[in-house]
Amino acid sequence: MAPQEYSHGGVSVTEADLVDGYSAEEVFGTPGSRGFTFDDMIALPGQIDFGVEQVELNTRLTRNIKLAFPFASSPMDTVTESKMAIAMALEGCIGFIHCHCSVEQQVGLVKKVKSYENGFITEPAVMSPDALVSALDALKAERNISGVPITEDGKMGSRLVGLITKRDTDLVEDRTASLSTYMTPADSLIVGSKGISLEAAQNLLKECKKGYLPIVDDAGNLVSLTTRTDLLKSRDFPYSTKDAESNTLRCGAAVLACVEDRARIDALAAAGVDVLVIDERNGSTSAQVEQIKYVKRKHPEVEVVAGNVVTCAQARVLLDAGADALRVGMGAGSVSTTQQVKTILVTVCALLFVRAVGRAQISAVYYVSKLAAERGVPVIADGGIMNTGCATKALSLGASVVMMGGMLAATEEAPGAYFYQDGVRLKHYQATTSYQAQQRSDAPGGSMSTAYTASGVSGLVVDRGSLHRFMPYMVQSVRHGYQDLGVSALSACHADVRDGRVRFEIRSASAQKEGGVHDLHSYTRKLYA
Ligand code: CPR
Repeated sequence: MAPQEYSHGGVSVTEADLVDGYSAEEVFGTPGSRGFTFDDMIALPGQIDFGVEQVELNTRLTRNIKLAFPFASSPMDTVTESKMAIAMALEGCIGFIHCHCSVEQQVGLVKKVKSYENGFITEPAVMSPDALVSALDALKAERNISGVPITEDGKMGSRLVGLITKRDTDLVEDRTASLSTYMTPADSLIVGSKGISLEAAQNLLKECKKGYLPIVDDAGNLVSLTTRTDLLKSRDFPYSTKDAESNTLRCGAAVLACVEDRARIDALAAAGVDVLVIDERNGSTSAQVEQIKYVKRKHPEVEVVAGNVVTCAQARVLLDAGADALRVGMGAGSVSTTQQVKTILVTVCALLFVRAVGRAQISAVYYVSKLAAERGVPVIADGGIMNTGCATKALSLGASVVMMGGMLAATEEAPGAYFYQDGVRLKHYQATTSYQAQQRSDAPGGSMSTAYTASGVSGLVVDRGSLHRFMPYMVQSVRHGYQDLGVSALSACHADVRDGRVRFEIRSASAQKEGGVHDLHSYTRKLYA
């Protein structure tokens, strides 16, 4: 077909003449010659023939886990515990619980996520009629629940005799009274029969306007519970990341590559974790290869994210070992000192050990994603996301998900309390402490070495409010970025970039300056309108 002709200022030009900028392949053309990162590149705008709400950002985290939105929270002790993982999953993303704690603590955090929102709660808190009101107070404080079914012997599977809620006891003065005095007896309760579908149970809850629907078998024994709160949650969070079979929120967790962490892996798998990330600064260790194989052999139902890598050679080894996703980034993290070449002094963290090894993040994402795509394995771009533009760039250049630490560390859902300094509301954010014990690649047999060096700093980050406001903002901003690119789906963008339809340009230092806020006396930035 003859190329289409246009008239441009009276001069006839073909479509090919109008192609501007460079393909990603041309930009990264000479592998390794120059490393590019987020600010170095800019994508040129494409033709927009769709609305911003039509941009599809659904993606794959691993071979078998899908997400509505391409964001993950980093397994760092100042970023992801159960509150963050729950909020991320509710928002259609995922959180990875850190492993800088005992196996029991980490398993407890994973269990909190897995039991957060169940269609049918099969292990609800249950009490006996003889239990005291004060025992109910203690349970409510511990589990943050407002109602409890009462069975004959206080256990699941025995006869339902009543239900007690906050309203039954909040005005009771004598906290040593037994629950039987105040509970609503079973014959006044609306219950569902064992085998009822979730939809029918939820409809029943809607109709009866009650807070709880106990499910009982033919003999009246309690088999499960469904609640109005869960019903509201599924209405408020339609994109939540769930395992379709168990209807539980998806949860990730970190493990180390050392043999000592096999017990941790087994315990997390037993707790129902969906995906493990092998949390190594540098994933090129035989210990990591063995760890991937161990998980795949022993717990084939659990997906494994391997890393971190920045080169194709590193990636190939982990793909061959059976990795279900690759985590890409070495030294790009906001608190990382991995790439620095001199010893530095940071007031909050004292003298640091630095390694001078790593790769500029956008180059790393591009090269590794190209290889991983050939094997059908998604890439997670980890670290260095400073704003929504960085996320758009990482995602368009091959990543399927971006992992963030610093961006989320000052949300309400991150661990730790806020405090004020000079009138600014802040939280602490610190480099992964477990990385400091990760000299095991040098250690024979891949076990933990006692050598102790740090590859990151700790610092302070400014309050970002609730994740339930922040993530929708991230999603919408990335959608706008894709709309400007003229690509209506994240999945289509990878192909468009590979085939050279999305064009890029390298930015000079002054172009970068021009692209930022400039020449103002001062300014304020508001994330949300
Ligand atoms: P930001 O999102 O804060 O830029 O980066 C988070 C990422 O930083 C983490 O997911 C992790 O890969 C990396 N990171 C955290 N602690 C680190 C240390 Cl001690 N050394 C090197 N990288 C680190």
